[in-house]
Amino acid sequence: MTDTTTRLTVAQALVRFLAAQWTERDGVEHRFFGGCLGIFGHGNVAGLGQALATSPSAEDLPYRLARNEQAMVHTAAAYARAANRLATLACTTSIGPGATNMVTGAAGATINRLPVLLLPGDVFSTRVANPVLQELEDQRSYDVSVNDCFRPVSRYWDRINRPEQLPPALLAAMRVLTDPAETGAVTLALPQDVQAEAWDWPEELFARRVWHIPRPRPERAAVARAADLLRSARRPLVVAGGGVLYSEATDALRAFAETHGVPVAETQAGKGALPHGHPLAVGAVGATGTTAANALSREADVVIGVGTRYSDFTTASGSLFAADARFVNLNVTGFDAAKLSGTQLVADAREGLADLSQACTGWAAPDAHRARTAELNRAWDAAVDAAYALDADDGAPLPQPAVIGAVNAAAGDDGVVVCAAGSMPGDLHKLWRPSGPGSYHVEYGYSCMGYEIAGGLGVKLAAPEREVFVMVGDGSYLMMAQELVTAVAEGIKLVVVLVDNAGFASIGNLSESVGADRLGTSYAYRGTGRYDGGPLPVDLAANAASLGASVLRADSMDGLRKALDAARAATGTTVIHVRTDPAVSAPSSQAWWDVPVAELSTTDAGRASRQAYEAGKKEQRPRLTPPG
Ligand SMILES: Cc1ncc(C[n+]2csc(CCOP(=O)(O)OP(=O)(O)O)c2C)c(N)n1
Ligand SMILES: [Mg+2]
Repeated sequence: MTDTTTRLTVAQALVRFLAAQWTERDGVEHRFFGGCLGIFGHGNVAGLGQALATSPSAEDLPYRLARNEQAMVHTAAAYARAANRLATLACTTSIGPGATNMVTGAAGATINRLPVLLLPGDVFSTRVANPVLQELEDQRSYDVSVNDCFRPVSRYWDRINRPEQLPPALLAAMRVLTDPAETGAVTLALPQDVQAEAWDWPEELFARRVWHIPRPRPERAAVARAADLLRSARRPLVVAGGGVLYSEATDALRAFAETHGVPVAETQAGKGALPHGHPLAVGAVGATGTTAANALSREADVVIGVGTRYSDFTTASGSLFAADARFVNLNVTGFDAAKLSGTQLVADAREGLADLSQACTGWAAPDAHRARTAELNRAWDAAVDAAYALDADDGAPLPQPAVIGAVNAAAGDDGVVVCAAGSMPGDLHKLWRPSGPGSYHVEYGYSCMGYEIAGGLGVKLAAPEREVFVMVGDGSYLMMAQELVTAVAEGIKLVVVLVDNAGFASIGNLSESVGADRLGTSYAYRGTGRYDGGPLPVDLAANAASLGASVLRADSMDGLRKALDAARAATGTTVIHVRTDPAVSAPSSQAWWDVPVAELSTTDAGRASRQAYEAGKKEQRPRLTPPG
C-alpha cells in the first residue's frame, strides 16, 4: 500500500482501470477488455470521449466506432463467446436513446451468460440543469433515469453519482464479469457531469489486476450420488451445452463419452463440443434436433446435462425425455444444475466431467447402446447428405438446406458460421457439421434478429485467424445491416451470406401451423391488406454494395460455390446475395415446440391446429420426482 494518488477525471480513471484488467485460467493470461466500442453524444463525448482520445492507457483499449448501440453490445457478446468468456469489449454511449438502444443487447448477453460491460451516459448528478436533453423526468422521483431499464437485464448495475463510488463499483463489475456462475451484462451508468469531474485516485486502483477464472470442483458426495445413478443406466445420453465450450472441456467430454460409451447430443450453444463424424456425436438435440439425438433422448434412462440451461428448444418444451428419465446436471451455477429435478453437480464442466468419470470407473453403457447410436447416426447422415444435395431449376430460388451445405463446405476446418434468428438457426442446428469447438456460433438464447452481422464482427475481432461466415435472413438484414459499414471502415473481413426469401420463412410457417394465415410474414405490396400485392422493388444486394461491401449475386448452386470461393480469397468483406425458396425446409426433427394455438377459431384448419396442440401438451412432463 502506498498513499500516492493520481488526479484524473472519473472517465480517465475508468479507462486506465479497464486497460489494466486481465484474466487467467490454466496458467494463461488474457487481456480482459479487447477494446471499447462506442457512439459519442453529449452524454459521453466530454467524459469518456476525452479520456479515450487523450489517456495514455487508451492505447491498450482501442476505440471502435459502431453504427448502432444495440449492435455494439451484440459485437461485444459475440467477442466474449468466441473468447470463451475470458475477454470481452466495453461499450460507451451517450445518454437517453443511445443508452437504451443497448437494452436489447444487454438482455441477449445476460440470457446467453456472456460478459459485456455497458457504460451508458446518464443525466446530471447535480441536477442543476434539469431537465437535460433526452432526460426522462419521472414525476415520482428525480432519482430515476432511462438507465434504470438496464436493471433487470444486468447481473450488476450501478450508477456512479460521486467519484468515490467508482472504485468499489469497478471491482464489483469485474467480479461479476469474470465469475462463470454470475456473468452477463454489467451496467455502470455514468452521469455526464461526474464523468468529467476530477478526483485524487489511489494509485493501487490502476495496478495490473489478474482475475482468476475459477474451475470449481463438485462436492464429493454429489459426485458419488451421480455415479450411483449412472451405474444403473443402460441408455445414457449427454446433453452438451455452451458451458462445455466456455470451460474448454471438450477433451474431457470426449474422454467421458468414449470411456463410458455415452453418446453426446448438443444444444445450440454447445454445438461443436464433439465434432461431426465422431461415432458418439449425435448432433443437435431438441425441437431443432437430429432424429438420432431425439430418438436417444426419448429412450434415455439417465440424461447427463453438461453446461446447459435446458431451454425449451433443448427439451422440446418439456416433451422430449421419457417420464421416468433421471437427470444429472453438471453446471457451474446451481440455478441451472437444479433444473428438471436433477442430481446437481455444481462445478466447472471440465473438472466435473473428470471427477464423474473417475467415480464411474469400470462402468460403461452396454454395447447395444453404441450399435443403436451408430444406426441412428447413419440414418440422419443420409438425410443431411440428401438435403445438402438439393438443387433448383435454372433461375429458380435455391433450397436453403443446400445453401447451408455449400457454406458448410466452404467453411472447412477454420471457418465459423454465425447466425441468430429466422429459419436458419433451426436448419443450421440440424444440418451443420461442425469441425470442432468455436466453429459454430448461433445466438439462440435471445435469437435476436440483427445479431448476425454485428456478432460476426465480434467473432472476427476475437478470432482473426478464422474465416467468419455470417448467414443472415432478409428480415434480420433489414433490421440491422449497418454494421457492414463498421466492417468496411475497420477492415474487419466477413463473408456475409444474405439469404433472401422475401419475408419471414420461419414465422410464416409457424403462423400457418397455428392458424394465423401467414398474416404479415412476407415482404410484398400491401394489396388487400394481406401483403398480396406482388413483389417489392427492393434490392438488398444493391443495398449492401451501397454500404461499401463487395457484392456477389449467386443464382445457382454452382454460382454460390464459386462466390464462396471468391469471398474466401478476398481480403475485404463480401456479401453474397442468394434468393431461396421458403417452401423448402430441412428434414424434420420429429420433435415438438410449445407455441399456444388459439382455443377459438372459425376455420377447420385452425381447429385442427388446436387439436394437434392439445395432443402435444399431453407430452409435457412436470419433472417433480425428487432426485436420487
Ligand atoms: C428482434 C426480433 N424481432 C422479432 C423476432 C421474431 N422473429 C423470429 S424469426 C423472424 C423472421 C426472420 O426473418 P428472416 O431474417 O428473413 O429469416 P427467415 O425466417 O426468412 O429465414 C421474426 C420476425 C426476433 N427473433 N427478433
Ligand atoms: Mg427471410
